[in-house]
Amino acid sequence: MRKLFSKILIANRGEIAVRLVRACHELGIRAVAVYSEPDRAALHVLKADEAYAIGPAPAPESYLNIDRILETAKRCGADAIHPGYGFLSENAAFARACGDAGVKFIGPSPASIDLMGSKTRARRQMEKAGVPFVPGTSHGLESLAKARELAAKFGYPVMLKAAAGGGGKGMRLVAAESELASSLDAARSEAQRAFGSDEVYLEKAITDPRHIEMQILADEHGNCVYLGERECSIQRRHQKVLEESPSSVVTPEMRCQMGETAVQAAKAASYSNAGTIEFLTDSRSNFYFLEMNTRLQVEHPITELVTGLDLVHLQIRIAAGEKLPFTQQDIQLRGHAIECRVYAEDPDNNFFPSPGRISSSIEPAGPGIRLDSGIYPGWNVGTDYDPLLSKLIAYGADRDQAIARIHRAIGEYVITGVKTNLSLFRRILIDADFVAGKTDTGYLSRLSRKPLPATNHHDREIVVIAAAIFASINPENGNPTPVPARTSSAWKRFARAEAME
Ligand code: MV4
Repeated sequence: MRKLFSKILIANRGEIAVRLVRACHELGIRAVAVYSEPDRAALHVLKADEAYAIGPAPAPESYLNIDRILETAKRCGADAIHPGYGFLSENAAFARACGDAGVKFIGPSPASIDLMGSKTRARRQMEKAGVPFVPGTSHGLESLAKARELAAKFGYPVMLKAAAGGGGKGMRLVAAESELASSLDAARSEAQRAFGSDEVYLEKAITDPRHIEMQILADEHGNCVYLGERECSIQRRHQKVLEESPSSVVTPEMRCQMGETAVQAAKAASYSNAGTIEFLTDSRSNFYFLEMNTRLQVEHPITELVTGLDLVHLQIRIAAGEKLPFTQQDIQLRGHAIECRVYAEDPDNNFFPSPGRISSSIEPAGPGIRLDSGIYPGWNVGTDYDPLLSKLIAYGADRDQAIARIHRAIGEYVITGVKTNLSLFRRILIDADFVAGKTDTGYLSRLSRKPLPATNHHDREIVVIAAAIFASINPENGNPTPVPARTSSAWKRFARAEAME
């Protein structure tokens, strides 16, 4: 194989940085980590071939510090930079600065990032290209009077969105004209504060939509393919929780239409590298362009499993100037994949972040299981960054087998020292609506209003005994020790009380 790059700097942290190190090693490329002060002993640093400190904990001083990262790339002789997701991944100025410094940015051109970064510009471009988008305006609202006129034209409820936003920030649902004035003010000031621009536009609100996104890959020679959809409707506060591919509601005909539309959208943006077109779908299976993500996404592994492709290898090959090694007809979607995002957060306390030291971790494995993790026992989960610990991904011949495997793997997965949302997945995976594929964007809030499934007396006893044994084990050496009188764990306190009975 021709030499792609000799050294790639990974401008990210956590599980995605580990994922990228692995791809580099598979391709015979040296992987360079960068880290902030609290990340000195992070897993991505331990796995990389070289690692460089880039500043203190706050992201603007480290993982978002363009000058520092480029200086590091030059110092270590990296010929390319992979930005991962988040941080600098959709920052056109960074992509441009990489180009100016003679280091290849593994991603699309700065012009494509800029285009898709402005939601109004993107809408105008999609309109020109004949891509269906949510009815609404494609320019910033000039005045309240104009907003009134347009909202009446499209019909309430409407959504006010920040042109520089995305991912739900600065978004306002307006149910009736009486709310429009105050919502517009609020949306504008929120947009100004969050994005430094108060440009706000308006869309008709789609009720109970699904979020279905299409993965595309484009090379730098004008070739573009789609790799099937991901169903991402299970979200909490615009944070995805569980994703799957394929979607239960997408028929082969609809997939073909959405895929061809996604390719059309990518071509209209002169797009290259990996990208994702987000669609909203309504209950009648109409789909509308929402926005384009110009990066590798968190949930990319489910697409890898159903296509058999390695998206990071392909990103690197595309960035090195290679042509796509296949055409649309070569792409076969096979089986079903599900991803659970494991966060350090407390499901019993409104999913509040739960930082702390990982005291133990027993990782699931076995048929059809992939775990992309950024933690290890002894690692300290801080509060400086996103609390994602790992992604548990299952593959099955069909949806039922994928559900059975990921449910089994969730049961094997033990993480102690921090609270995790693993119990939420146990609930989702046996929920009748989830099993039936009834998963629109309102799914999680409906689930949270359902009563907890009853546990029988026998199961409860087993849990109590297990908790009592666990509470008596010294995590340092595995020896039984007396349970301390005061413990922070509600389960341990409960087990002690039960043991006294
Ligand atoms: C919408 C919508 C309904 N109608 N736009 C939320 C995130 C951002 N990317 C767009 N979002 C929405 N835009 C119109 N015209 C509903 C949402 C939405 C949503 C979308 C995807 C996944 C979860 C969601 C939860 C609430 C609202």
